[in-house]
Amino acid sequence: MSFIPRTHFPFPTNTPSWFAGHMSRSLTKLPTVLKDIDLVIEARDARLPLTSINPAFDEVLEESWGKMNMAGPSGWKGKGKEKVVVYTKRDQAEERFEEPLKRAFKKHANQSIFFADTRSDRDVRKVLAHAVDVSKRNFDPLHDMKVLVVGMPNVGKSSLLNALRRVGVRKGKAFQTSSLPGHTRKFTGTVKVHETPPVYVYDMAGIMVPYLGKGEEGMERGLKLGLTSGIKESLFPPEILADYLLYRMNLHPRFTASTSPYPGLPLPSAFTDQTNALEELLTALAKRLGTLMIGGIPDVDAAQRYLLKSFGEGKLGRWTLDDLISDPAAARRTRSISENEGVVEGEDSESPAEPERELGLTAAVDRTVSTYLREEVERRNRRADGIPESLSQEKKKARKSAVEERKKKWEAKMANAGGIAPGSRKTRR
Ligand SMILES: Nc1nc2c(ncn2[C@@H]2O[C@H](COP(=O)(O)OP(=O)(O)O)[C@@H](O)[C@H]2O)c(=O)[nH]1
Ligand SMILES: [Mg+2]
Repeated sequence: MSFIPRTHFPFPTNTPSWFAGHMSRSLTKLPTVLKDIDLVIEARDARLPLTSINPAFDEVLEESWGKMNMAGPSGWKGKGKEKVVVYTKRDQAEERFEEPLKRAFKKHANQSIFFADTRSDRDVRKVLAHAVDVSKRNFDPLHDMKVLVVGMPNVGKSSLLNALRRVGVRKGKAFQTSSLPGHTRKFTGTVKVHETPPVYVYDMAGIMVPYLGKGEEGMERGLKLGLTSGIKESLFPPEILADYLLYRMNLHPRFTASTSPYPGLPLPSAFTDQTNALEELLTALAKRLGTLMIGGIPDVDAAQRYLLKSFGEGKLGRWTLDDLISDPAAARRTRSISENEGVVEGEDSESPAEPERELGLTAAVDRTVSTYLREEVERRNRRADGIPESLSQEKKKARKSAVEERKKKWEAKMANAGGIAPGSRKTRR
């Protein structure tokens, strides 16, 4: 019988958040720092072209630099100031998305984006050349060009700055890097990355979005960040991360099209079919790896760590985890219809996810990016109108108004009955 992958993951609904004190302090300090900055590089993770966007940066930039047109030499009101995006970890993401993403962000946000493996001098040189260009365009002998890198935790900000220095002035590491998020906690001093014209860079702490989003969507965002070490590891149980990874592997064409069930993973030769059972995969992995506990019992925890590490290190192949192909709005529409009205997925007359071959890769990515950006503007407007985003905030508000409603009813009832409503000093006889 041929293998049928799960089409839906049982997401837990209690999405955790991680907005540490040092992130909030850095964000508060950012407008002051920006006064002195000519070029902001927003670093994002190429494996998560949408999930690694923190819209807070553009909001602060807009407030500090003036009305925004995202990028371009005259994009900002502030003379010569500019923001570009560098998608790092290019080596771990799917190359086929690079051009479509460049086009889509240019078209819908007038945003210039670069893709870089921070270890590749060739990639980094392009980013440096752009910074030098900006500096030459705005050359002022009394003012040194300053570049700040912003971004979510662990996207590779410090690595990118070290790489700019390596390429620009042939000097070693100036900023500490780490495989775990939350390492850089403060704004650093300036470091020179280019001599003539002089270009200096600052590093800063990674800043997480304060709220990942409602329900399944928020949780999925969290799990993707968890898999790419973009969020504190301990926020998600490793077995949920591993099971989500398995769920995604089973749907990914690389794994479904391959003759071996999970290319990149060492498995016993008897293991020939894909599985939806994490335990089964981990047991097989543990046996092949030889990680056995006393009594020869396969150590599934060790196998789980191995599986998660394999993804983190790119051993499962180049993989862009954000879905850039399905129509996100249509998929959501179908999901909410099937949840609310019991309609089976696919029966909706407005077709859900149109496959890539029908629409073409570039057009599909264009649609996904434009939907994402439009929804981001809507979220931002809701925030500006003071509408709470999080479920807990909504619940608190609803609870408060229910209590007030009940109190009013009670007071009205007591007034009608000639009694004294609670809250009054006098007690009823
Ligand atoms: N494969 C790969 N790993 C990278 C790249 N850039 C950074 N890293 C790794 O990502 C992790 C986080 O890097 P770091 O610069 O400390 O991120 P920061 O927290 O944003 O400053 C480190 O383990 C780096 O070695 C890249 O282009 N490719
Ligand atoms: Mg850092």
